[in-house]
Amino acid sequence: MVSVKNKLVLITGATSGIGKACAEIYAQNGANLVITGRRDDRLAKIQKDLEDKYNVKVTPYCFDVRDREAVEMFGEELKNKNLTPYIFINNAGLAKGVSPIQEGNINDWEDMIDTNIKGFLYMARIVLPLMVEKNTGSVINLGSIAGSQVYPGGNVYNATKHAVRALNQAMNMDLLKTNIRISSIEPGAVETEFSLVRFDGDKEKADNVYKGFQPLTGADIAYIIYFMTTLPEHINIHNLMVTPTAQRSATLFNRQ
Ligand code: NDP
Ligand code: 8X3
Repeated sequence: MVSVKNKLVLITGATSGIGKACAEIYAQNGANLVITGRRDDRLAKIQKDLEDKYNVKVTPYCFDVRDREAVEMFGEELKNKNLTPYIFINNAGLAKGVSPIQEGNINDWEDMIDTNIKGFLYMARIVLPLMVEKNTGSVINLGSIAGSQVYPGGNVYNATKHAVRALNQAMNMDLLKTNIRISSIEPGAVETEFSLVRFDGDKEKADNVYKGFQPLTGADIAYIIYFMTTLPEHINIHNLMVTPTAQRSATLFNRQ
């Protein structure tokens, strides 16, 4: 297994859920981190908590991945400070709403497309050249079961995660001549702030998503991502779909 001790891990969307859990597991194993998100207060708290607990260096950057100029400035920072990640977790993303297309909220569509596809690509565009120069490491793209199975009301979110699946495949081809491994993890139901964001802060609706079965947690996904990125370097997992045992498709749940 590959050691992450003293290596650098870059995680987007580290203020909550899967990203935050990834920050924890890599710090616990001695990696230094660059963490990003839009909520400054959370970034600062996570930095302090992880530095105190694990004696690693955590560098936070607060910006919106939809803001191309901000992402490019962040890219310059990484370059100037020699912060090339060994592991890059392109995780920031969200779903908004479950309306059918004919009633869809176009602002929600733009939020999802701008974050999950364009922001994802802006980040890849600044980070990949740095990694290619070093010719080592792993990229984890946050796909979803929604990236291969469409469900009612999922429409635009489904399309953005289908795009991530395609881009993950494309990245594998484009980086063929490098030693960098490219993987997407494609979770089913993970209880994070995801549903709260999707339902615009409506806690009851969000809680209902996970009612009657045991969902995955951010820590479950972080554990699997950690496994994928610490396998011997000749092994490249392209896609890994993972669901709760009580979920067998995007819509099929064994609820009690
Ligand atoms: P959370 O809502 O808990 O976390 C999302 C993270 O993304 C937050 O840290 C948020 O930070 C960040 N983020 C969202 N929009 C932006 C933006 N415009 N710029 C910068 N950061 C942003 O959800 P999850 O942890 O569940 O989601 C993480 C990823 O996993 C997403 O890509 C999601 O699509 C995917 N996923 C989630 C599943 C689930 O069931 N939860 C299943 C399959 C995939 P901040 O608000 O501070 O900016
Ligand atoms: C999140 C999982 O099934 O709600 O990507 O789309 S799902």
